Amino acid sequence: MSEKHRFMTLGRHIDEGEREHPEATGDFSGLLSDLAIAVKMIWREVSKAGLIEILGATDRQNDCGDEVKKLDEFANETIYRAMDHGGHLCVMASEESHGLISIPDKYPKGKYVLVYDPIDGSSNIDANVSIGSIFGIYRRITESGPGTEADCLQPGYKLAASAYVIYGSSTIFVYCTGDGVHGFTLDPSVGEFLLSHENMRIPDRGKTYSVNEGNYGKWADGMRSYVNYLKGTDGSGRRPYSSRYIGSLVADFHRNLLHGGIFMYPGDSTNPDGKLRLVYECAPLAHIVEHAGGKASDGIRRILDIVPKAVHQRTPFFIGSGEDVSEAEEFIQGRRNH
Ligand code: AHM
Ligand code: MG
Repeated sequence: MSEKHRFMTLGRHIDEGEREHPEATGDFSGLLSDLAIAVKMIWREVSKAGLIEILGATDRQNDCGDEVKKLDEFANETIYRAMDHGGHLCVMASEESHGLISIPDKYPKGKYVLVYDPIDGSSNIDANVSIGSIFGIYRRITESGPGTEADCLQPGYKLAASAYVIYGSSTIFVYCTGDGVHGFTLDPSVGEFLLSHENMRIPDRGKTYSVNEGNYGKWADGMRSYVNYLKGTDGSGRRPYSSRYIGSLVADFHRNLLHGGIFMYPGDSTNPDGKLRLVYECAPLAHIVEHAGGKASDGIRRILDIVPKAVHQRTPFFIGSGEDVSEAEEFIQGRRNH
């Protein structure tokens, strides 16, 4: 590790990035720093989840119909509490909250909007499999006062920043403010995220596909043909692809970002829009992958161009290496079948 990396904390990196914009007020770095504190508190609970009574299901379902785990609730609340009073945000929206999350009257309203999935891959918690958090930050489009739904329903290309955290064998915070994608690994002994992956770039093509193939029988012909194609052989040795599916979007995405490949959650006969949520899962990761040189699509459209109609809207999702995603689109759109 270089000397620069040894001492480049996430906070310092954010501050240095902001200094390159003389017009910046410090609001944005304040917001990201608050977020980093929330993430460390979530990490602390995730890492001791097996030891305390935080594991196990509550008796509630969230707005998407999923069983809500206690850790989901903890993470949702922690992010909210860390972000509600800083004066940076005007409104929030989360996978685990039914409607918009307002900033309490007693606190000032800021110019940014936060959308988040507090714990992604939560069905994996009990099995000690990697999970994550996903964040998107927009500039508000309303003038002042409390933020509204319109502030949350912006297309992904308007994201001011995006980030995800993977709570894995180590905890990594990856963020993008439009100037590259950078990863920081938590050093628990000093309690800081340290720069570990500067300027991440996804390979143009990978050799891995990630999809829940148990749904094969419900897929459309194009999707089946594409996966059959990936499993086939060719003279160049480029295929067959390896299949890797953790079932934790952040973890599957992170691996493919590092090594190349494609993650897919397509629509199927029972869920035409797939499972994943556009606003706080797909758009922030699409923002990151594009800035790392990759691509994200719903099979037809660029994810970042889709204007959401509802906070909890789902979308088919294809994300990863540019050439792989383009190839998937050809099959999904019926332009090729082998
Ligand atoms: P969650 O946000 O409720 O945890 O659901 C999202 C997760 C993703 O992390 C993962 O890619 C997907 O659901 C797995 O779904 P499936 O079990 O249908 O393969
Ligand atoms: Mg989730």
